[in-house]
Amino acid sequence: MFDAFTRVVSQADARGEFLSSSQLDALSMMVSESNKRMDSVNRITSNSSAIVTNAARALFAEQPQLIAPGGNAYTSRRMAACLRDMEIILRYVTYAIFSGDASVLEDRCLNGLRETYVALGTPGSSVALGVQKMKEAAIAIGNDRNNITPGDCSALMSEISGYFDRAAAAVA
Ligand code: PEB
Repeated sequence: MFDAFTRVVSQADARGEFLSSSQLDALSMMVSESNKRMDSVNRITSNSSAIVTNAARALFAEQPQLIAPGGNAYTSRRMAACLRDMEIILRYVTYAIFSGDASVLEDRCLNGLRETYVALGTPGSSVALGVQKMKEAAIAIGNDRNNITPGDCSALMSEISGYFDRAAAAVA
């Protein structure tokens, strides 16, 4: 598991090189902008239940066959498993945002997830749609201008979108 710092160190070490000035600049920029990152993680984390439930509700509105008898989220056991899966994916996305690196998400959540869904007979494309819906909610919450020092968060928001996109692509 890497974060933005250990990844750079590991790459430099593999080449036996000192950190380059562009690497130092990039990391020092990340530190100086870190309040945005921590605030985003905090906002997504504090609103995680709403993000998950609203995304699931929107997913089931678009794909009602999932909750119809015989559907993949039919019965409260499967519904619970579905909501839990979405929560797990969102949680790993917040870890990736926090560390500025996707490796924790890739290694501990997405690795083998497609195969798991194939084995379960759970439609990965529906999970991917649920993830996209969580992304929209998370970005809207992150970009909310209320109660925050105004600033440019576009780079961070596209980084955050990227983690959700990776999660969706891994199971689609
Ligand atoms: C992945 N999901 C399920 C299982 C596993 C995961 C391992 C099988 C074991 C169980 O039921 O608990 N677990 C989950 C995950 C990690 C992990 C992400 C990462 C570390 O350890 N059903 C739908 C929707 C979708 C869904 C499309 C969006 O209709 C999910 C939610 N996942 C779903 C369902 C099951 C499941 C299991 C319904 C139960 C399947 C079944 O038993 O029939």
